[in-house]
Amino acid sequence: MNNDISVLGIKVDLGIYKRGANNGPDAIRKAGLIRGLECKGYNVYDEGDWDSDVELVDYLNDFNNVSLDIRIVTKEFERLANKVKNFCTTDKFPLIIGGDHSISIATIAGISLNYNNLGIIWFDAHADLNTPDTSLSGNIYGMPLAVNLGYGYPRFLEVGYSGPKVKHKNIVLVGTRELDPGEIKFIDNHDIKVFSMKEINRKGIENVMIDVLDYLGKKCDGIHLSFDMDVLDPNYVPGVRTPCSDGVSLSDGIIAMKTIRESKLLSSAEFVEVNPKLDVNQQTARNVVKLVENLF
Ligand code: 5AB
Ligand code: MN
Ligand code: MN
Ligand code: MN
Repeated sequence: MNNDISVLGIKVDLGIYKRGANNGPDAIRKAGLIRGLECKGYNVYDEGDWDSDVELVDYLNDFNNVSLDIRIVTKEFERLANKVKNFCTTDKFPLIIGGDHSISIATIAGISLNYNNLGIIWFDAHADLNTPDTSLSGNIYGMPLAVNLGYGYPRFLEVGYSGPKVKHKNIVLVGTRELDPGEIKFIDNHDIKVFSMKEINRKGIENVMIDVLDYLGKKCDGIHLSFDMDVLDPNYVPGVRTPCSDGVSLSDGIIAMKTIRESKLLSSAEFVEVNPKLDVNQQTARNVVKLVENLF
């Protein structure tokens, strides 16, 4: 990894009716992200925040016409994917801060354009593998990984370019512990590696991460980290929309980041799902900073 990091905030929370994650980037910056990285000797290029064009308050009050919604959201994701594609074509390390997890529909579309065989490490209590057919909530933030694999609203599959953005066998889920029935079926029927919470508790986080990095490192020409803060135990992340008990401890999260750093395999990263409206004493935002400081 070189000494230059570029940072992009994505002020988007189109993934769920309830708002707040759009201000995640602001909270993470206030918690000391840029300063923390500079103190470690990195040159940080803060590219500011990318904002949505959609008048969100009005839009979210009028969330019933699904075909219209998807059209509007797709337009935003198209713009965002283009932004992220350009953001990633420098030799600086691209670090993205969200935003809710729906942004990964666009970020991974943009990032994948720079690689032939991108791998994804998906830290999340959830699998985000729902499609409109399997989702029980209808929320887009539970669908991004499925879209990346080529399943979901047809319009979403066109974001960036047409079709799948990553291969099933290049996906690794870490910290998984709350799956919908359709997601369980999806995983059973596809070649997706899962290191659930159970496995982390049994093998230890360091061993899990060594396996993850070995599995992806052998075949991928780039590895993207998508880190949903709800993978951590709710004790450490009051500011997430979907807390999920019995999660990864902060110290294990830090060990995971250090193991990734030592591998020198990571090519991009995003930290998502910080909702300052729900956060207590900036705890969630500060824990993003702690994780990032150990990733670099
Ligand atoms: B997150 C749930 N599976 O689809 C759904 O936070 C939760 O990006 C999704 O992981 C959680 O609504 C989305 C029940
Ligand atoms: Mn997620
Ligand atoms: Mn989640
Ligand atoms: Mn969440």
